[in-house]
Amino acid sequence: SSVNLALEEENFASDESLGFAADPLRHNESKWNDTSYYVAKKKLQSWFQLPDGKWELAMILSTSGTESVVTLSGEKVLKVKSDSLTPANPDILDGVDDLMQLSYLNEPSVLYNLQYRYERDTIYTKAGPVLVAINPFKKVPLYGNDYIEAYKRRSNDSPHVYAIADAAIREMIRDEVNQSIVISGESGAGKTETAKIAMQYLAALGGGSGIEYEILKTNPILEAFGNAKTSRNDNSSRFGKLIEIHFSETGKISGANIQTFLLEKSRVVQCTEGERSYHSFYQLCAGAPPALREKLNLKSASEYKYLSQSNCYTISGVDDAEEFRVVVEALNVVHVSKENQERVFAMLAAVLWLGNVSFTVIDNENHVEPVVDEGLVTVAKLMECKITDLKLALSTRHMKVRNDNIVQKLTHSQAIDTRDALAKSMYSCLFDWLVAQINKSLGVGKHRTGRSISILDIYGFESFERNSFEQFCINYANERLQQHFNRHLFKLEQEEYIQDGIDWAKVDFEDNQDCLNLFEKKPLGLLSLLDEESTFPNGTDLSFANKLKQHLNSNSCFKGERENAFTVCHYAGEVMYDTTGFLEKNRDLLHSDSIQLLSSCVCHLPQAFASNLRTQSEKPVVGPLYKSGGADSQKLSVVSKFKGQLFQLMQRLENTTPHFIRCIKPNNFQSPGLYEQGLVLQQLRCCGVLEVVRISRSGFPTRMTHHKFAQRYGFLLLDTVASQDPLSVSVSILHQFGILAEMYQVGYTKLFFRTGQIGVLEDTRNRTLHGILHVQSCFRGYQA
Ligand code: AD9
Ligand code: MG
Repeated sequence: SSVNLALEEENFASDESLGFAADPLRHNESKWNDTSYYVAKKKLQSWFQLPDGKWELAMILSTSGTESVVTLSGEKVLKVKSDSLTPANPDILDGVDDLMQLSYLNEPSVLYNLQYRYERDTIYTKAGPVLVAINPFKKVPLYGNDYIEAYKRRSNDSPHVYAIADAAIREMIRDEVNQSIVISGESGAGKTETAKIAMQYLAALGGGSGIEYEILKTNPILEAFGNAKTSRNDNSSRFGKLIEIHFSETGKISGANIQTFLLEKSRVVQCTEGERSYHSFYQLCAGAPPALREKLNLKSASEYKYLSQSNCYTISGVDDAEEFRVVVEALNVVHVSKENQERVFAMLAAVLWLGNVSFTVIDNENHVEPVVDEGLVTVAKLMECKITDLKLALSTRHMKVRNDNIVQKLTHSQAIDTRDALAKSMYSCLFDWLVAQINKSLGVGKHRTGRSISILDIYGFESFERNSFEQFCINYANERLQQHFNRHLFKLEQEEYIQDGIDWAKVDFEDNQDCLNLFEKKPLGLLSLLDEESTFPNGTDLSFANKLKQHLNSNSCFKGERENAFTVCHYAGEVMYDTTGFLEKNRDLLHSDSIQLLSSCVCHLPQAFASNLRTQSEKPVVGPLYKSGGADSQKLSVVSKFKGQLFQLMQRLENTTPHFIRCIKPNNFQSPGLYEQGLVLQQLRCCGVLEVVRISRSGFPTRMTHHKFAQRYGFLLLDTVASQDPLSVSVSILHQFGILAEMYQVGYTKLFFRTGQIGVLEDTRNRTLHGILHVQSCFRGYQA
C-alpha cells in the first residue's frame, strides 16, 4: 500500500549510509506521509538567486531552449535563463550530516543544508574531514556527561566536537602520533567555547590524576586577563592560544602547557565606545573584598580614565563580582599563592591609577611634569617605588649621545605616550607572568611521555572597514594556518583514494604561497620592509606606505593605490590596511627609564619582569636594532617576534595529525535562531569550507560501500545478474545507467563517485518509486 511505501521512504531516510540525523527527520513525519506534497516536491527543483542575493527553491515547470519556466514558493511563476538556475538536491538529502553526501555541492545547497540542521539545533555538520560548528547563541542540549558517555561508547556518531576529541585520543593511542585540534573562525563564531568543549571531553576521558581539574580552571583565568567585550563578542579573546595536553601511556592526562600569542596591548589604554578593556579590571573593581579595596585604594570602575573612556562598564548577563570570586578560586587551584594573587591585583590597580596620572605644563616649550595627586601617589605606593623616581620616569628621557648622558624633558604628548607604554607593558608582563605560573602548576616536565593533543584557539581572519596593524598580524597568521589546512586536507583526501586502491593521479592544489611570500620574502617582503622602516628614526607611516608601493607594486597579491594604505589579496579576500600607527606599534618601545623603574620595583612579580625585561632589552636575533634617540631599548620588533612564534607553532603542528573545526557566526547580533545566508556564505568562503568542497568536486566526494550501493539501487536492474555479490550487482547498475567510466572509481571496499553522479541514480530511483506510488493510488481510486 501507499502507507507502506511512505514507511519505506522513511526507512531509507534514516539510512545511516546517507548520514541522516535521526532527529531532524522525525520532525517531518507528517510531510513524508502527505502524498500530494511528496509528489509535488519530486519535480525537478533548483536554486534561483533573488535580486537581494538570497537563494530560493524553484520548481521547474518547463524548459525550452535556454529558458525555463519556474515557480517560486509555489506561487510566483517566472521565466528565467536556464543557466541562472543551480541544481538543488533531492529532498532525501535534506539535512545530511556530512556535506560530502550532497549530490550537488554548490553554495545554495550547502547553505540550505546547514540552515536545515541549525534550525533543529543540530549545530555541527561535517564537511568531509572538517567539522563545521554554527554558533547557537543559546544553550543547546548537546553537552554533558550523558553525551560524553555516548561518544565514548560510540553509540552516538553524529558530528560533534566530542567526536573530534574522541578521534584525536584514539588516533594518538593507535598511531602513537601527537594530535592537534585546530579551531578557526571569525570573532564571535565560537572558537573559545568549542575549545572548552573539546577540553571538557579530553578531561573526562583522560581524567583521574586531578590535573584535568587544573587544566579546566585555566580558562576562567585566561579569559579574565585576556578577554574583553568588543562590538562583536561580549567575551572576545584578545590573544591566541595553544594548549598542549599531555597523556601518559595509559591515556591519562599527565600535564599541560599553554603558549599564548600577541596579546592586544593597546586595549589597556585605549578602547572604543561601547567596548570594554580586559574583564580583570572590572572584576577587581566590582568584586574585591573590603580589606583588599582599602589596601589598593580601589574605586569603582567609572573613576578610572582607562575604563571610563569607552563608556561601557557592564555586560548583560554577567556579574563581574561573581566572576572575581571564580577567578580567585581558579588561581587557588593552579597554585598561585595568596601573596602572589595580591601582587597581581596590586598590579592591576597600579595600571588603573596610572591612567589617572595627569600632567601640567612647566615651561613655554610644552614640557610637562606629572601632577602629584591621588593617582600618582597611589601608583608609587602600589609599585613600591619612590614618587620622585616615578615622576622622572614619566617626564624625562635619558639618552646617550656619543659618550655624554643627556636628559631630555618630555612634551605633553610624549609624556602621555610614555605613561601609556608603561601601562601596556605592565599589563602584558602580568599576563605573561600568569601564563608562566599556570605552566609551572600544570608542569609537564616530570611525566612527559611525548604523547599530546594540542588545541589551537587563535583569532580568525579579520576584515573591517578600517584595518590596522592588529589585523595585519592576525591575517598573516591566518595565511600561515590556511596553508597548513590546505596541505593536510589534500593529503588526507588523497590518502583515502590510495588506501582503497583507486586509480588516482595526484591533484595539485592552489595554495597561498604567493601571498605568504609577499609577507615573508627577504629583503623585499611586507615584514622586512616594515622592520626596515621601523629602524629609521625618521621613518613614518607614510614613508612606509611609499616604500611598499615602490618595491611591491608588481606583486600580484599587492595593491597600493591610496596614500596611507595598501591592499593585500588574502586567500579569504582583499583587505585594505591603513598604515597609520604601524611603525609605533611594531617598534613597541618602552624607554629605558621605564624599564629601569620597573626593574627597581622590588616586590612585584620579580621573575616576570626580570625575564620579560631581558627580552625587551636583548639584542635582536632576527629583527633590527632600535636606536631612535640613541638610548632606547634594543629588542625584537613585534612582527619579527610574531613571525618567530608562528614558525614555531607551525613546526609543532606539522608534527601532529590535525583535526579541523571551522566555527561560523550565523548573525552579527549574538542572537539565537537567526541565520543570515549572506553572512554564513561569506564565512564559508573565507574560512575555506567551500574550498574543501571545491577540492572534493575535483575528486570523488561521494562514497558508498559496494554492499550499500547494491542494496539501494539493485531493484532498478532490468536484467538479472549472474552473481549476487555486491560488487557484481554494483557494476551491472553502473553499466545499465551508462555512468561514464571517468565519473567513478571502484575501490577495494567502496565505490567513489564524482559530484552529481549519485543524483542521477537517486532521481531514477525516486521516479520509479513514484511510478509505483502513482499506480497504487490509481488502483485505490478504482477500488473506491
Ligand atoms: V573571538 O575571536 O575570541 O572574539 P570566539 O572565541 O570565536 O570569538 P566565543 O567562543 O567567545 O567566540 O563565542 C561567543 C559567544 O557565543 C559565547 O560567549 C557564547 O555565548 C556563544 N557560544 C559559542 N559557542 C556556543 C555553544 N556551543 N553553545 C552555546 C555558544 N553558546
Ligand atoms: Mg575566543
